[in-house]
Amino acid sequence: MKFSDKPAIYFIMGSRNSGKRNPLEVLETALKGGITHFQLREKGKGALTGATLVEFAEQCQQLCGEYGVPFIINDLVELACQIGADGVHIGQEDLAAGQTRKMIGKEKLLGVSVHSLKEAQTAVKDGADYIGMGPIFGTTSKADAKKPAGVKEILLVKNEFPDLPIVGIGGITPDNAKHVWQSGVSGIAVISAIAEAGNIAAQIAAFQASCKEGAGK
Ligand code: IFP
Ligand code: MG
Repeated sequence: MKFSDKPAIYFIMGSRNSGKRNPLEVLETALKGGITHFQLREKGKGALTGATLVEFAEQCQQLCGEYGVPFIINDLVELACQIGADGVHIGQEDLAAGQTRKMIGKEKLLGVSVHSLKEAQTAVKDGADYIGMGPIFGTTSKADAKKPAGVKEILLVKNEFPDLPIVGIGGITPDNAKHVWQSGVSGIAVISAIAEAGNIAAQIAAFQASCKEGAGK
């Protein structure tokens, strides 16, 4: 359920990330294709709110449940508690991690976005189960994304917290993923590389293959 030795292919999507395709169909195709984690990230222009958002979140949750994949919600801690999501992912500008941990209890997965060793130390102290680090490469999915940071900082965090699951994010494609796996991450997270893929199943297979190349697993 959480992070295992199996390389994680962590898919992030909101209702607006799937272009002309139905997001629930995209999610189901990705689940069938072998994603290991799903994060609902509903933000930006045209984001669902209120009852429509709750309904969409529950549909995503239901699908993830059918495939035994953890259903994680970005930012919206109350929504996650309300519908019983498996986890929450927060950034540095969201509710503090310690506070979030208090709200969600011990069982739910808590992920925190960090950009430095210092932020990682705080996240660990505050009870993070895993951290997201990026953007590793340039990304188009996030308007306010920071400058690409490569894997340098991941190596520092890995060195200090060898058992902490790290998920790399930001501009990762099957072609460049190998470098990310080589840094020792537990998983890679992508939005558009899967949501906008012509052939989602083939794209996920390519990510899985990139891991064998990069980590020798
Ligand atoms: N990392 C991750 C994750 N999710 C985010 N939404 C983010 C950074 C900004 F992949 F979950 F680790
Ligand atoms: Mg956030």
